[in-house]
Amino acid sequence: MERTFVMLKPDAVQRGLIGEIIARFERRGLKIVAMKFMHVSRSLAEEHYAVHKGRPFYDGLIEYITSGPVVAMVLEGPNAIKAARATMGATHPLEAAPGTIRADFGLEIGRNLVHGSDGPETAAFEIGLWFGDEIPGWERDVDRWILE
Ligand code: IDP
Ligand code: MG
Repeated sequence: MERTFVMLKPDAVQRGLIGEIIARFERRGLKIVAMKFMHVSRSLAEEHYAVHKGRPFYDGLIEYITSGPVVAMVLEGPNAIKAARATMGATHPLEAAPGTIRADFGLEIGRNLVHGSDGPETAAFEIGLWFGDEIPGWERDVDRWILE
């Protein structure tokens, strides 16, 4: 079983899309193992996006992520990282496949609604950064109808 970090960015919260977006991950079968509604400090945003420091869009990205509350969560499932990113769609909403979150709700790369870890190391780092290392799992009764 794999875990991934997902964040609904401030535009998703401001636009009233929290339920709509979480429902897509939930319906797919990804299991929520941690979730919180929170304001992102500048230092947390900078740690989270440290890999992008120096890029032309970096300052705008930090402004965006700290501009309002977000919903942070950890999702669990087989290949959760890939599944979550596929549900989100490509980084630029115009390149995202129809039916994905970014295609269905977005137009611009700088307002693309969601974040998802891009690999196992990133997921481990981001989960630790946002939630710490001790997130308990839980038994979900429908799992036998979702997982073979
Ligand atoms: P990802 O979110 O699909 O993993 P990354 O390349 O890691 O994409 O970029 C992180 C975030 O930075 C994007 O989701 C987007 O919000 C923002 N971003 C990336 N490239 C640009 C850009 O060219 N202009 C504005 N924002 C950008
Ligand atoms: Mg990324």
